[in-house]
Amino acid sequence: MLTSRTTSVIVGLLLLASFVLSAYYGINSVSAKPDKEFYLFTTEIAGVDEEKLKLPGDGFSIPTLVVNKGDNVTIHFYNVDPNVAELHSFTIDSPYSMDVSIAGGESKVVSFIADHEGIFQYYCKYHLPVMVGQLVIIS
Ligand SMILES: [Cu+2]
Repeated sequence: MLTSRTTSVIVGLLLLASFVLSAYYGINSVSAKPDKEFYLFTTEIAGVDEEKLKLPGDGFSIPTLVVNKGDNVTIHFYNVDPNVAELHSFTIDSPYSMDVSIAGGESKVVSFIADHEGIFQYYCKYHLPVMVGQLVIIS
C-alpha cells in the first residue's frame, strides 16, 4: 500500500519527467535551423592617423559573421560614434542587396534569410576600403 509520502514522491517524479520531456521536445520542435542574432558595432582602429595614411580608421566590431544556409539572421547594427554627422552603413551587394545607413548614436535592425551559400563582403560605403567584413554562409 502506498503511503501519502510515497505517492507525493511518485507524483513529483512524474511532474519532473514530464517537465524534462516537454523541455526536450520543445527545444527540438522549435526549428531545425535556429535563428542567428548578432550585435554589430562600429569601431575606430586605435593608432590610425587618417591624414597621414590617407585611409579611414573605421571598422566593424565583428569581422566575420558565420551562419548556416537557411538561418534567419538578425543583426543589431550600432553606430557608436558620438558625432551625429558621422554616417556608417551596413551594405552587402547582390544577392543579398542590403544598404542601411545610420547616423552617429543610432542603431537599426537588419534581418534576412541566409538563402544563398557563399562568402559575401559587407562594408560601410563611407569608409572603404578599410571598413569591411565577411558574411560566411555554410550549408
Ligand atoms: Cu563607416
